[in-house]
Amino acid sequence: MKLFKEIKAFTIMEVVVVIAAIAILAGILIPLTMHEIEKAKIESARAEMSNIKEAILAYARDVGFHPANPGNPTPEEIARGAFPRAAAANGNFTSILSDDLVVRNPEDPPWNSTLMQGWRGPYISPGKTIVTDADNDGILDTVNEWKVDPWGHYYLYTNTDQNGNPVQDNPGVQRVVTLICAGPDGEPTTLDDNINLIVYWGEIY
Ligand SMILES: [Ca+2]
Ligand SMILES: [Ca+2]
Ligand SMILES: [Ca+2]
Repeated sequence: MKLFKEIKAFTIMEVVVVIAAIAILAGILIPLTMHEIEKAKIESARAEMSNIKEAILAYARDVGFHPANPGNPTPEEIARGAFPRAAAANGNFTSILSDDLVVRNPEDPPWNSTLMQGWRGPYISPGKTIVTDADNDGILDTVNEWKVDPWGHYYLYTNTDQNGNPVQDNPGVQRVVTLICAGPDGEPTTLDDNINLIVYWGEIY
């Protein structure tokens, strides 16, 4: 009987030790797994951004300028039929990527059939439609998969001169087009987790 009790007690101790071991392992492994998932998402964002970059460059080769977006273009940009932009919270000109990369959309100003006659899209596969809070405002949005990063937020881009100002066709002024992933926090103004990719840096066309 005494022996039986000892065995039983030992068994309970064993169970406690095993549970403790599992708890400790889980405590180590779950953060490790989360870290791996986050790393995989960052890699996936880089791959998607490089696809989008190629799409933008192909579009620009065909139509003669980079994708247009809703916003307030300068008169010069309108004259070029290009580059409307939206102002981001940080004062930079940050735009959500245009559907023009995927669809002909004659109703979408500044679509202009003369200017856009070189369009040979779609330049990127739209992917499936997903529901996500793409602009991080707390309200769900329905968007095509290509437009959002692995955290479900819009890829953004800036289209400015090399000093971050609206592009003017003056001597010494270069155009810089940058793709931006807001990173895991979905917030473009927090720069430390952002992923940037230069799409174009060169003379204005
Ligand atoms: Ca939203
Ligand atoms: Ca995506
Ligand atoms: Ca961020």
